[in-house]
Amino acid sequence: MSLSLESSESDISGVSVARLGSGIGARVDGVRLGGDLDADTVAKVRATLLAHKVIFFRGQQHLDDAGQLAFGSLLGEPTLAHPTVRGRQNLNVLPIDSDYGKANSWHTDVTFVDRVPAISILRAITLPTYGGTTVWANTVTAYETLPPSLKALVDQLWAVHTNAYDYAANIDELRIGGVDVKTEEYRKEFVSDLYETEHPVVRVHPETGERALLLGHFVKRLIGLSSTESQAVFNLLQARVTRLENTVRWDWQDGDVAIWDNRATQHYAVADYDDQPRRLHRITLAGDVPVSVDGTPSVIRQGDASHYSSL
Ligand SMILES: O=C(O)CCC(=O)C(=O)O
Ligand SMILES: [Fe+2]
Repeated sequence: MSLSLESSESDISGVSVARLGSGIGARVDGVRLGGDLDADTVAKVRATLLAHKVIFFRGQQHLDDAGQLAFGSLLGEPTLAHPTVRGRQNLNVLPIDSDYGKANSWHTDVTFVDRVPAISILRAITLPTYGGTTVWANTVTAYETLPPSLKALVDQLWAVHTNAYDYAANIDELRIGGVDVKTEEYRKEFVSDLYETEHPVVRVHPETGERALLLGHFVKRLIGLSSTESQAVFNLLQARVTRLENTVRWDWQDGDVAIWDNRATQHYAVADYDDQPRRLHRITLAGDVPVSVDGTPSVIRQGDASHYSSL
């Protein structure tokens, strides 16, 4: 068995990595996250993230927004909280608050702009007494395990992503029992500026060179296909992404931090905690404009996201 397949390894600095499944996910123990983390440990965190796509840290109760941001700044350049949704207390921190909406739909973060964030860092603040897990899926293995015929199809395919995503069609998913006023206001803010971007359905990861499917709920349609055909092909590919073997599910505890490679994953927040409050704080780190397998970059159709994130 090669070292990378060991379920857990511990190095001299006391950092250990425990895989959570064959497809995606690892828990990292022995790291105290913060702006003072040494360069070796930061490099190890980054390598572990690239290998496992989403990594989890327990026991980070010492972190506040400033500490989360200071740690994030060691891994990359923080973006604004969101292109349209203002950070509530801190410009770079997006509260993920059940009062404002529930992300119970498969997506990659902020794919409606050209500069899709590279990495998201999510920290638990208030958790429900039951439910409220989050699931991540590996979009690299979803591509790699396609048969050659489907790879040939998707390698050439492009999709239009937009933040004017069809919330009405997803209302049952978003909030069972109706949409309240706060949720409606949040949605209005979410679409206060319209963005539309054409991305390749297969992007080449700028750090690993891996090919990954770039889809999720901001996709409006696939270019060159009718809406019925778009939906059929989209469903086929999303089913590959969200196969249970291709996912990892995290049951949040107080003090937990999750970090995911937003260039190689999708995620889904399971809305099974009734009306209990649930709140987490997210920061995102700036990412490259995606490129297709033949090196063509994504194309902006509407909206300028340069205020949101540098390139
Ligand atoms: O609520 C969660 O667990 C995840 C929400 C989400 O989609 C995000 O933080 O990007
Ligand atoms: Fe998200």
